[in-house]
Amino acid sequence: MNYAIKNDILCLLDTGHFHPTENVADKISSMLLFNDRLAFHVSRPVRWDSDHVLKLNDDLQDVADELVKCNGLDRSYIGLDYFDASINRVAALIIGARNMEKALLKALLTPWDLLTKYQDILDHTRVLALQEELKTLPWGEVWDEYCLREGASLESEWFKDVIEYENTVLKKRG
Ligand SMILES: [Mn+2]
Repeated sequence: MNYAIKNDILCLLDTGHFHPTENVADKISSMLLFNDRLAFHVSRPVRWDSDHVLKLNDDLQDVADELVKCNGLDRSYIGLDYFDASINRVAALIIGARNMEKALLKALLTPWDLLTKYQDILDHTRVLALQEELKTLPWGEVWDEYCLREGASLESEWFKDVIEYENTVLKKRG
């Protein structure tokens, strides 16, 4: 990271290649202070292996939250790439890309200004209460509406299209 900054090279954080106990999101706020832009290869680590399809888990949400609350979205490049050959390739792309977008949507729906206000007056009780309240808000409704407006399939719909594509196109390449 220091070499990249010193030589004006775009630093890329590959979330699949850190120590299993490291939180990659923790690095974002400080790196945005010293880098004009940041690049990410967002994938899911499994032990010491990388590049598994993203799940909508805490690790992914932490990255999205940091990018949004630090106003870093316009200065960041997010790349997705999955090498897990044990599952359908089209489904892998869909699941991973949609989970990245879901995490960003959840981050964009979070009232960071309110959380910041409570934090700044040291009202940690309200911060905790609001953080927990946010978990049960119906963000899935917003996601469904977003999919409808973008002409994308709803969660319950896309899988059958993938299976049909597998049967009518992919298997013929056999
Ligand atoms: Mn990688």
